[in-house]
Amino acid sequence: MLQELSVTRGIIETFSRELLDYTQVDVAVVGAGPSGLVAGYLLAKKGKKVAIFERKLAPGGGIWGGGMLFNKVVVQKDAKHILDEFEINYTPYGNDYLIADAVELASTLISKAVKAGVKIFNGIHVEDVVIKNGKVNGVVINWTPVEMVHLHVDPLVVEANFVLDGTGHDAAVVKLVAKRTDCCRVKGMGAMWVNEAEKLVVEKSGEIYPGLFIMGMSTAEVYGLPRMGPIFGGMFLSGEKVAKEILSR
Ligand code: 48H
Repeated sequence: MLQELSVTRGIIETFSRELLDYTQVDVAVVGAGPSGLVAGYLLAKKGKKVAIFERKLAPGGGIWGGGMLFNKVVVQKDAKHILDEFEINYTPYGNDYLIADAVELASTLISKAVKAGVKIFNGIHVEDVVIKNGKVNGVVINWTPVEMVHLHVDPLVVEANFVLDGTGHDAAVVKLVAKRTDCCRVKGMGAMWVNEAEKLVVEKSGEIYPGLFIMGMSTAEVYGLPRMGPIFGGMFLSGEKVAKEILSR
């Protein structure tokens, strides 16, 4: 016979065990948007212990709504290998573009990241960082609802060798480091210029402070790069670049 208590205990026991296990990770990714999911997937695939902390209930970041809620996403051909790696369908458009379905893209990135070994903690917000001896050593977390209603509740800590800021327009982790150190002034992204934006966002993604890497729109926000709108190749490629840099250490 099904028991209420078993349902409750099953949830509490399993989640608590996992959270405890993930209090120490190789890589803590903040934000489950396209850059965070690609980076997390590639790192987990190579055996790294990766946790992604996502403040919202649904991972996927800005993918779901495509452009102006037309739920299609454009990917330039340079990033075709990422769509192929994740087995995501697309329709070629002109010579340079591939069009993917936003819902398939978001759900598949999430699913493949999880199956590769990434642990996604949703509803958890990164509110601070650990800095020791001039290096970011972890993230300070709390439940999103605690932050939303401004409850006076102290956070907990996850220790990480590397922290990745994949928080998109928020550039949330970099802003925290900027507040605490002389590093990392956030300039705010520039006006739309797709070609430049897609090139520069990949070029500039990488380590910005010892232990802290930026990628995706966080990079554009930090360096004042132009924005690109609903084209996602640069998000994938910047996540890939950061994952490769970390793996090379
Ligand atoms: C936990 C947090 C916190 C926090 C935020 O915005 P995203 O999709 O991020 P990217 O950079 O991978 O992709 C950007 C893309 O979606 C986009 O907006 C583009 C291409 N815009 C172009 C343009 O011209 O505007 O996802 C970031 C995620 C979100 O899910 C947030 O909820 C989450 O990070 N997040 N999670 N703790 N402090 N802050």
